[in-house]
Amino acid sequence: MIHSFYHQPKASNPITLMALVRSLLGAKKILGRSVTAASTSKRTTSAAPKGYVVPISYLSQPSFQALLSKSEEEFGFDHPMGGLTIPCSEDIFITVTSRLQKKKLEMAFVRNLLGAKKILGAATSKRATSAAPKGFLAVYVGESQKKRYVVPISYLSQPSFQALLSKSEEEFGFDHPMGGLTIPCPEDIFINSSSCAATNANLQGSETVCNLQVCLCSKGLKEESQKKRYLTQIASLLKSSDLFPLPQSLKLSYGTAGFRGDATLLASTVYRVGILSSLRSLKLKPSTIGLMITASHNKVSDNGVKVSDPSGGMLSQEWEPFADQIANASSPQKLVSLIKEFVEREEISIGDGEGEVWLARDTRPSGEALLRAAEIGVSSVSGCVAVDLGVKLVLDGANGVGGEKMDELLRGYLSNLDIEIRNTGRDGGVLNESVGADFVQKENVAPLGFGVNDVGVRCVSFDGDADRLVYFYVSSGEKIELLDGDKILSLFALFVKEQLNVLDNGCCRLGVVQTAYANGASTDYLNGLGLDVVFAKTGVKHLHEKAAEFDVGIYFEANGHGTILFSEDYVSLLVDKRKGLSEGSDEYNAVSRLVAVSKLINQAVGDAISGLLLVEVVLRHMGWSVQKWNELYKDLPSRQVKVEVPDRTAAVTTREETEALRPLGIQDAINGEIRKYKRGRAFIRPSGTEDVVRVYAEASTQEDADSLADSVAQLVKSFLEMALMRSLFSAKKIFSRATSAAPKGFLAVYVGESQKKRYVVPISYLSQPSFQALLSKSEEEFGFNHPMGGLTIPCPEDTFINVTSQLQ
Ligand code: NG1
Ligand code: ZN
Repeated sequence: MIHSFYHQPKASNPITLMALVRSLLGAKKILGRSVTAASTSKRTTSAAPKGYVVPISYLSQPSFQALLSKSEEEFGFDHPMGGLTIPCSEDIFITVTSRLQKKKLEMAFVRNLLGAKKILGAATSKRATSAAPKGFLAVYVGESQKKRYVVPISYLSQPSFQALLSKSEEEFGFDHPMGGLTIPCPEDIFINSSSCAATNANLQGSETVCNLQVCLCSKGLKEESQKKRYLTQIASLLKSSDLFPLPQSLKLSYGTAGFRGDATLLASTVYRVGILSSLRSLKLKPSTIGLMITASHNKVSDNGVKVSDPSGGMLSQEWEPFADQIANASSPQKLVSLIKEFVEREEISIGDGEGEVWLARDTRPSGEALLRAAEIGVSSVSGCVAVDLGVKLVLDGANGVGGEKMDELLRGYLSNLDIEIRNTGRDGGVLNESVGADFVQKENVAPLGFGVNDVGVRCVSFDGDADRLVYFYVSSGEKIELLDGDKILSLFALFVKEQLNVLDNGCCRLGVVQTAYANGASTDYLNGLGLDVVFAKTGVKHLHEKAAEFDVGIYFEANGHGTILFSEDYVSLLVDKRKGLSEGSDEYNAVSRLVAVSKLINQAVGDAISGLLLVEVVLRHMGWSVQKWNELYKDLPSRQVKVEVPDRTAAVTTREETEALRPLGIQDAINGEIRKYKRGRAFIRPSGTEDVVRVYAEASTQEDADSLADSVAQLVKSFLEMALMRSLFSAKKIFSRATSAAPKGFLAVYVGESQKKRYVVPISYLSQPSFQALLSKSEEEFGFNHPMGGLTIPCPEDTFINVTSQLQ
């Protein structure tokens, strides 16, 4: 039997759900009743087992089954609490069930309608219609023994009746045993709901809890039912407000940026603003209200709370007096009576709809506790849920152009975003020096200006010219969790795929493009999504080209350089398609989201600002924190190192850049190293932007990845040195032959691209790196077979003169 009191909470956050379960349900009292009343109620146990009541539908969910199987393992069928006992930690239970809850909510409405239609079909078919008058529907009501009732078909469009149907469907599927529609709720609830319309029964004193709050019959019943909910609501408010007494002599007013003050005095204020936000959300339904906990530039021991309307702007000024009143209400009773009065005046109907409040905070240490207070405030209003968006975003601008530009945007038309910018370059930091996306990604450490004070905070690094971005958060001490280009790609791919699944006509060719530097775990994840994963050479121009072959092509380098490309044809197809869809339908929304993404993202080239905005939008859409996003997959440990070499062109790779062709023999040696490690993968590649050979290594542990990278780097060094030695050696060999023609201590060389000219240089040049580079080029082209009988350097003559003049 389902005990979904009031509305299904939308919480996806375990703590939110916990708060909801406790405050909304008036916890123990109702729970106590449900445990005895519910024939299949579930209980969890940790140290002190707690009673929970979950929908029966959970039983069909694999994650819940896993919990059950654990229960059965430990307790067999002999559940000590007289209910089902799940011996996992409460946190795990809440996490699992809150996920199910969210999934359920998304499906609920659709299912209700579908279910209603299908059942209606069945009920109006021969068996049922014969028994019910036209325009009416036969329903069988009751828990064990079912009684037949006839109700108007118009009931099918009533949300409360749909709730009954959904319960019916959950328990009976479409296989209604009585051949009609079966509603498995206790008969007296059904009758109570119906008869109270006629008798105007007073529900006030009644202890009957009709979870489904059926009010089908008349306005009178609806009012009664509302009244009852209202009273329960008040009880819940009184209870939760007891937790947050008003500090003595606190006098607050909702100023230019909400309430501000000493953080230690603000819990009751933030709790009350939570309530206000829920009421605002119900008033403007359907809408999402923002609640931000920050005191901006004020000192760290201060904090504050402000509310934003669905437009993103500040709370409507009309509500400010109410904010002031409740913030200063001296007792729970006073608070509740103010709320009562306001709710009546504003005609806010509690319990009828679902409200949602997004919570965020800055990095102030007091933020966490205040956020919990807000959460309790929000969820003590029936039907309202809080979504914790975590701490606001902190941007590392790499002391480059991105921080500056972002700052301008935030002051301008993105003023409702809460982003703190560090490393703007204004306070003397050096461009890309221990800051920025490349540093964070390659070194896997926090940039300057970020550290232990930022643990858990969502952070993002741009590179100096703001065409790359990577996210990260400080996990503990100096350690970070990096969300690189691969993870951004995965987030975008998942989001786009989700929209396409709604449209589900298979006509969109969606592809993702990566390079050899992509973490193997990301490629596995993308393959797992059923996506077409294509590899390109390093360098965005190569990725861009491949992505452009798809209707929607998403490309990212691991370093955070990338974007999403939409073909023009596909966007016009979407725009046309939308014209035929009804506004607000799932398809309409999916199409609108895709079109919006095509406009938001910079399709010309990777652009950190548009990338950041899209990541933020998708995270909000998913209701995810950066930590949750990070869980999409776990990176395989990897290591990148650069080896400085006199001439990086001595390393040559295949087109795909995963195999080295030169120096000769090096690939075999690398393969030998790779074989030593579990899940080992490594390759070398001359950088196109620095005088280095890059080494990439991946393995199942960080030690292995490090050690594989080191040994491959060693190979690069020795193979390139060997090449050099060989050229030196050959130089000496030639030298011996050429000495007859050159003075003692000098060397004859033949220089030039086609026509060769003879030069005589001091032998000491042979030890100079720049001269060695020339020699190595010589060896590459001519080997030991120097056609002129002396040392031949096939470079342009002026290069030769340039190099040697510097030596002199
Ligand atoms: P090189 O230096 O060729 O590896 C680097 C990046 C490329 C690309 C270019 C252009 C790595 C391993 N390489 O190229 O992906 O972004 O810079 O900025 O990150
Ligand atoms: Zn760049």
